[in-house]
Amino acid sequence: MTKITFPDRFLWGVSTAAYQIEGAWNEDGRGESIWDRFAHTPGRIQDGSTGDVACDHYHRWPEDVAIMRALGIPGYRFSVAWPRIVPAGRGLVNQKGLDFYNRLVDGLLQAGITPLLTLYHWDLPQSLQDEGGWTARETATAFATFADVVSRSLGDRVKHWVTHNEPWCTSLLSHQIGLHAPGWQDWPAALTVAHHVLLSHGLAVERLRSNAPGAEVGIALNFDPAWPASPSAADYHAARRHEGYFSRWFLDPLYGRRYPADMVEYYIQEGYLPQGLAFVQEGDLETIAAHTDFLGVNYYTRRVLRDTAAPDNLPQTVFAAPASEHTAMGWEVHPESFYRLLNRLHFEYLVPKLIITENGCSYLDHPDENGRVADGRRIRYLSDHLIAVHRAIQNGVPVAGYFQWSLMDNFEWALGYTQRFGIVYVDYVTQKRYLKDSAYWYRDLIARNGLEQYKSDG
Ligand code: IFM
Repeated sequence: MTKITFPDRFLWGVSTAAYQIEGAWNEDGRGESIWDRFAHTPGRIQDGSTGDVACDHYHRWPEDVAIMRALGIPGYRFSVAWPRIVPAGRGLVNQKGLDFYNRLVDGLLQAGITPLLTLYHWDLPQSLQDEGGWTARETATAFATFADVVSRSLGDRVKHWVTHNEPWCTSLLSHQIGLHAPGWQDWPAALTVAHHVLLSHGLAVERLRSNAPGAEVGIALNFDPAWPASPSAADYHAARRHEGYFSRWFLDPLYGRRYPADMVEYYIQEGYLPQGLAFVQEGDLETIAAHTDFLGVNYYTRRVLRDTAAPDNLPQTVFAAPASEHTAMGWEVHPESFYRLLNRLHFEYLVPKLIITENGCSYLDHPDENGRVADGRRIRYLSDHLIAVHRAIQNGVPVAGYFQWSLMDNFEWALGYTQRFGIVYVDYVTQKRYLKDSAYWYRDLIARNGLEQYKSDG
């Protein structure tokens, strides 16, 4: 048994997002968001549910903060709902919306919890969507103004800011695959959205710098590292292209490398960029590459890629071990990819500081007759991934914090309430919270700033 200790001042936390937990979708002047519209559209959400009530966190936040405090969780990542603060997306500010987040931030600070605030976790005001949403360049400037409003109000107390959560989801998943709001399937639109989201990030960084001096600012990207299914050249290229689509398209411009040439060429060839990069205006790439203090890393799983069109592609399963474990999402458990990713981000992209803004798993464990939720598989998942993080740190990768996804079970977007990522179980009928075994395990891990790694003797 080896004890693993994390660096001093390593920031442990849990993560949530506004639409997934808050509920109160039409209270106190909150405007409609694209997720309200999407979830209210029949057929969009697997179980027909909505975020109208979700975990009722808008009303129950003191209880949720008390849970974190009782567990000794030092950091809390949450997002603010744009339509709660600026109901029409631009223009009038809803003071009641700002008041809510002010109360929350004050409550966190009183509980000794460091807030990490995400400005955009997907709930675009519907009125902006009606004007083209993120395909309109003006949405990027509206976002910068929103960042200005929020940081003027909270910048004296919030010292960690994330501009966007997972731009791949905002752009490709929502506008090309169409699984998330607004549910489009339009390649050129999706790539335009990606650019405007990145631009809005750069514009927001400037506002945050002036309104929250000394604060740390970053963006959170999601990664599913791609592995070739076989050693064939075709599978290698399929994997490389997937990474271009999923992560390099965002990482490269953020880190001053412009859009990746191989992907630009591929997208033009496929007709996905009919006007090339016409949406890139002078100065945009410099704005996007604004200096940030950290990169937020969201990691859950890897992806094994096979080029089905390739003649030399034999059905090998060299890397995809048949014995692999999968979570309730069907996602393979693969901590080694997490380790490699962290190394790559630091040593290849020269990212100076990383914060794990999301890592976690869905397993469908329920309370037993005594109210205990025995979620051993989650404990196993988290501890294996934390060992990977620790190995990366040992290797010289500057990881400064880890935020588990998620504090509590919540609305899992197009999958509704069919998944449970929380270390706290939520009974959606009674809104009662039950601490799962993993919550106590996380409490102990934080208290020790580390964990014990069990090694089998063979
Ligand atoms: O629930 C989501 C979160 O909103 C964004 N990252 C992935 C999580 C699990 O799917």
